[in-house]
Amino acid sequence: MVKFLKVSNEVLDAIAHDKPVVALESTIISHGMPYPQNVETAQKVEQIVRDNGAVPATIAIIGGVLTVGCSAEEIEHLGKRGTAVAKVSRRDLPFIVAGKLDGATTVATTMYIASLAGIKVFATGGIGGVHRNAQNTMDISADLDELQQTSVMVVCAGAKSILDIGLTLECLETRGVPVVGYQTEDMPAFYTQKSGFKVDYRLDTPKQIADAFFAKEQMGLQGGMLIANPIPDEYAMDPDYINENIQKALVEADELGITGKNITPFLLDKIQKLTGGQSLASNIQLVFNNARLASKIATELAKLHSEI
Ligand code: PSU
Ligand code: MN
Repeated sequence: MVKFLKVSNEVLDAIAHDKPVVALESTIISHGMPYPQNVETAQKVEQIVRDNGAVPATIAIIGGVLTVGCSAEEIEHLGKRGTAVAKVSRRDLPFIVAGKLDGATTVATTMYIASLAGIKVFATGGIGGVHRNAQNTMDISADLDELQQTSVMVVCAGAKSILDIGLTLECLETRGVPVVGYQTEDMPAFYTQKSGFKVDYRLDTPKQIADAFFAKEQMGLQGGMLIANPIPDEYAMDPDYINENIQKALVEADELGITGKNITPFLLDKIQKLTGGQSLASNIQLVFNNARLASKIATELAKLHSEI
């Protein structure tokens, strides 16, 4: 076992016996949603994973330990302390571990820690990507580079239009990361089912997705795979309404000079306030939807692994 890594007994047992496991991130808990909805959502997501036949593994850094399979108390702690917990992307890892600090893991670090533990499937809300105006700011999330090098599948609801979705897709292509639409040809835009961009491949069943990932693994092709799962229609937001509010949030971030790792949490919080909680309700539902799909894919992938 890698030093500084602690995997819960339940997750260890599942991995050892080729049972399905779904990794879950913690930046969404500490920095992506307000308390107490963040903790309620994290707990419900774990339940959904269980109801769909897989073992949940919420990942965070607790007292400098890379923790795979957080306890209910640890999730409560991360949610209650919120933004007081460091948001930890790849570059931050050594300092949080050496300093024995707590950290909320982003998509990049959750992928990395999941892969250390041998977990292949990860469910979240949205990934980081190329920010609008990145031509000037160079603000491109480390999530994209992690997808290039770490062999974990990320199930998300597409990319939010706080990002430049077209440039995010270009960057993924350059990095050799395939984007799969689940039952759709359209790249979803988180709060809405369509972004106006197309995905690379449409696959219609969890089995087809597991087969493609398995082929990638067996070829020794490094890197991840992005599964874009559109928000269910009944929870989708009106595109004009949400885009108007995203625009307002972007203007405010610019006026306040917010940059770097603070920009995504700032925009999420602002959008939630501007929409009177409507965007939060959609955000929660799309995470549930991704957890369901990820569990089904993990189940199919575990079958393939148990046959070799
Ligand atoms: N998008 C969301 N909610 C989130 C995030 C993105 O809708 O909580 C978080 C994820 O943890 C993601 C991170 O990995 O923001 C990206 O941050 P940055 O752009 O600073 O890399
Ligand atoms: Mn960034």
